[in-house]
Amino acid sequence: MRSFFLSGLAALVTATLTYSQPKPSPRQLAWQPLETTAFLHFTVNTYTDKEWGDGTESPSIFNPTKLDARQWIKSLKDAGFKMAIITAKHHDGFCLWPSKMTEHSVKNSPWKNGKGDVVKEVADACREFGLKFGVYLSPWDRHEPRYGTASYNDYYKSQLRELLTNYGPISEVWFDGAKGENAKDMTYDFEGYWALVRELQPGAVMFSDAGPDVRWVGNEAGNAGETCWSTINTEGLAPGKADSKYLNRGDATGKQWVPAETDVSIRPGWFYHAAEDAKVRSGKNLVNLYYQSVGRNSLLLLNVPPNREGLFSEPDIASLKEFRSILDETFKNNLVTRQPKLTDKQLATFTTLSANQPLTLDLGTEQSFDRISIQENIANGQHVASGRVEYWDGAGWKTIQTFTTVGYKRLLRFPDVKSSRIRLTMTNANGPVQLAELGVYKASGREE
Ligand code: FUL
Repeated sequence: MRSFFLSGLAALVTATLTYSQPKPSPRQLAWQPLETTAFLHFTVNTYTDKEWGDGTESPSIFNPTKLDARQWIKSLKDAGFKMAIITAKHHDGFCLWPSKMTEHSVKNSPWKNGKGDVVKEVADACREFGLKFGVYLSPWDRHEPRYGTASYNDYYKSQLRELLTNYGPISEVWFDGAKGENAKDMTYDFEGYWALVRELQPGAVMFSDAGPDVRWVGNEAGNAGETCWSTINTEGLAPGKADSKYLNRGDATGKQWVPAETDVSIRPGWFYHAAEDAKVRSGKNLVNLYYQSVGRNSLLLLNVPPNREGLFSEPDIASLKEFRSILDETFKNNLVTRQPKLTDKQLATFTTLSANQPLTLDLGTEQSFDRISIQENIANGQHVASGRVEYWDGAGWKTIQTFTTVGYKRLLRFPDVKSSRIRLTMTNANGPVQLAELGVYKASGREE
């Protein structure tokens, strides 16, 4: 009777613990494994050589004579990217689609005699190559005269409605919090914007500095926190109003599930500038970004800006190719064998570990390795707060590395180790850990 009561009590405590911990929504759960996604920054700035247009640019300067969105999306597809997000409207207010709400758009440009629609070409190419599609619609608008008045919110929502109804499924909507120092005061109706996205595209995740679905990683350098919780407390946070250090690391005691997205450009600027053709990040450099974002429980949102002709430039394409070929080489051969649940690439099949309950893996024979990949079944939340990996040196266990959070994925890099056994211990966790995947690898010699 007593033990029945106690085990009932324990079950209740566990249930309460499990229930109170934040978990991803189905849309967040579908988003996280995309891992590598792309940003496409393209507008009048491409022609003025600026990063922020001031809204006075004439639509007549927008003329991408060789525009080929299929070339962009195919390059991304070949490099393993799973989604592309286009700047439908940046801060300058110029619209890459023929919006009914303004004359400041492609319809008054020479490109395709004003009959073109960049958003449509990208959406179609994404569909053709099997990538998800997302839109960026800058709230800050330096062209639209209504900006600064309440009626701008109606303007913005009407544009959002156009984008969300005319281009098929949208997987992400990007709400940029940026606003210049000298910008007019404007009270954005974010609640209204978000409600519209939920109504028209319920499967889309929404990005802003602090969610609702996806948060900013807090920098544009491609660096998620070494400790990176997918949870934060969103109270008091708003687009353009959030502590970047807090966003970078997340919050172990956060009540909302709002995972971090790492947006970073392949070039120094977000838009194409010919002067930066020699400053494109190398494939190796992009691989490092992958470790610092995806490998720290975030998502990589890599910007690849089309040039003035409307094409990806050769150096960018070459780096994207090198990036994927290095990653493929590194992660080709998992040295963990005889652990089907941990190597089937399914988060839903897992091994449950408590804190300080070591998992020892026999690699069969002595192996040489320098990378480890660990994944939690995040459908059940994020639980690991710290852990350790060790190897057997013939006489005892030696620490390879300690780490903090895991979440969707934690990648460890360390100098080459030779051993036939490794041991993984979660030294601190906020509940039972559902260890979903474990990989031990020897890195490609082409990594940094
Ligand atoms: C920032 C913007 O001001 C940049 O131009 C760029 O779009 C970047 C992704 O977000 O806030």
